Parts: sequence; structure tokens; C-alpha cells
Amino acid sequence: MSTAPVESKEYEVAFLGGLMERMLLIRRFEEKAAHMYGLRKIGGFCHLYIGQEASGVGAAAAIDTATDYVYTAYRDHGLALACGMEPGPLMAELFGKEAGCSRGKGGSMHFFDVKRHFMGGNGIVGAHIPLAAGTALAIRNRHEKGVVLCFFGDGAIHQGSFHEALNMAAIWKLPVLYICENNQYGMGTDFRRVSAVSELFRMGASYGIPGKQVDGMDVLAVYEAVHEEVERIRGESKPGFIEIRTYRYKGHSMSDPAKYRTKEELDAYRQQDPILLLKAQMTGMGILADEQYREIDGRAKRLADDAVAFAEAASEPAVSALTEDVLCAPGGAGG
Ligand SMILES: Cc1ncc(C[n+]2csc(CCOP(=O)(O)OP(=O)(O)O)c2C)c(N)n1
Ligand SMILES: [Mg+2]
Repeated sequence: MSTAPVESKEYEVAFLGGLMERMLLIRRFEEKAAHMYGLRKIGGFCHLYIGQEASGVGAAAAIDTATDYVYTAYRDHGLALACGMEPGPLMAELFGKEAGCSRGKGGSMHFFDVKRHFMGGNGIVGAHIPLAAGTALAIRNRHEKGVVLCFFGDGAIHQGSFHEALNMAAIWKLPVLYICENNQYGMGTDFRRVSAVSELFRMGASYGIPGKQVDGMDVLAVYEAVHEEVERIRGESKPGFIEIRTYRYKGHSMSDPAKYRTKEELDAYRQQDPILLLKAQMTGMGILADEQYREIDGRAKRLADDAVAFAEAASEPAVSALTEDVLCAPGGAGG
């Protein structure tokens, strides 16, 4: 597992502060979402990113959302915030309100922002992996400079769509970085029980795609690994693959009591909490006092509170919106 030796790198203080802000914003937003779900303000599915903050934040810091694109699966709140989406429209989306980022029709699994090149939020396991290859093909054909980041879970890696897309990405030399966020569980199954390969970063090797594994609790290690791969891909337009070893603290979704793992395991990961790790790194460098940390956290809590207020105040979609944005193929089955 590669880790960035933080002492030997020169990071701007503002850059590190930005990583801390984003991770705390995700943590507080997700806690608020869980609370609102409990109050039945949010319905349907809701998959939280708590514990995985360093993965999305480190990776998003390595790209430019003006040129690059991001796809992910349904555990998408954290990456959307990491890519700069505003918390208010995201919370409104969870509430099913008109002011939501997908006009209240997508919900938790379908956050989307074309302006920031955030291509969702996809509910079908593995289905977006070929879509990312399609966007990368468009970038290559238009001679653009962008790179596509495609996140998916350990549960998606044995889907046919993963293998078909990686093969195409390799033969067509597409500028796409596949990122497996290995949080070690699918809905409730330890990935070791369902995977013949325990080092998932090796999964691209049969398509000639080099792989790396990185400690997903260390935001700087994630940033370094993704930055290096993105710049390589931008230069030579060949796909890459990274396995981020991470951990989700909460159940798979809101209805999961997570009885398939031990309290000791969860506690051990909480000891390596990504936010506390960055806090310790910054404190060690003498650039973060406790008071400054509390200020950043206070701002994150206020942003999460404001997001709820925004969602509460927003309107329900009109009934007529039910038939808007519904696509069907001309002349296709059923007209
Ligand atoms: C094709 C398909 N099969 C099954 C499901 C049901 N399902 C939803 S999440 C999930 C587990 C996926 O786990 P993983 O990819 O590791 O993502 P994580 O939830 O850990 O982020 C399954 C099987 C689905 N959504 N799509
Ligand atoms: Mg998983």
C-alpha cells in the first residue's frame, strides 16, 4: 500500500486547509442527512459516505472539473461535495424538492451537475463503468485534454460491464482512470468471500492496465496517487486503475444494522479516521491549532444546517413535472 510521506512533501497551507474543509463538510452533511432520514424528511434509498471522505476529497483535488469528468455509483453525496456541488441543492434533492440538483427526481443515488462535469450518481451496480469509457472516447475524438475518473465499489468489480469497459478502454487508449473504492463490503458481504482476487488493484492487469493500491484513510496518499495517474493519462492517453482501500462507518444504507462485522473492526478503523489523520498531520506541521480546527468544523456544521433550511423552504415539484424529462426512443417499443 503506498502512502505519501507527508513530511517530505511541500504542500500549500491553503491546499491542506481546503482538504480539511471538504472532508468536514461531507462528514457534517452526511450526519445531517442521517438525522433528516430519521425524521422522515428523506425517503427511499440513502447511502452515506462517512469514513470514506479522504477517498473522494483526495481524488477530486487532483483534477480540474472544467476539463475532467467524474462518474460514481449511488454512494455519491461525498464525491458531489468534493467536486464543488453546493450542499443546499444536494439536500433539496434528498428531500425530493424542485430546487434539488436533479429537480427532486433523482434522489440520493442520482446527484448530477453537468456544469461541474459530475456525471452522477448511478444506481445500477457497474452500469456507469462503460459510460465513463464513452465520455473518455468523446474526449479523445475531440482532441480535448480531459481525463475521466470513474469510481465504483468492490461489489462492482466482478460485473461484466467492468471487464468489457476495461478491455475497450485499453484497446482504444482512452483517458480514463478507474478507481475502485474498496470499502471491503458490498451490501453486507465481505469482499474476500466473493472475490477470487484479494488485491483488487491487480484486476486491470489482464487488460494491460497498470494498478496501484492506496490507503484511503490518508487524503494526501489518495491525492498523490490520483494526481500522478491523472497526469500520466493526460500525457499519454492510456487508462489507469487505482484501488482505494477505505471503510464505511455506517451500514450499507439506512436500513442496514451492519451485523456482518464486529465492533472491534469498526473501532479499529475509527482510530484511523481520515479527518483526524489529516488533523494530526497538519498539527504536526504546526499549521493547525485546535481553535482553527473548531472554526472549520463550525463552518461545516453551519453549511449543513443551511442546506437543511434551504431544502425545507424549497417547493415540491409540480404534478405536471411527472411527465417532464421522460425520454423514450422515437418509434421504439410502445412509441
Ligand atoms: C446490477 C445490480 N445488482 C444488484 C444491485 C443491488 N445492490 C445495490 S448496492 C449493492 C452492493 C454494491 O457494493 P459495492 O459496489 O461494494 O459498493 P458500496 O455500497 O460498498 O459503496 C448491490 C448488490 C444493484 N443495484 N445493481
Ligand atoms: Mg463496497
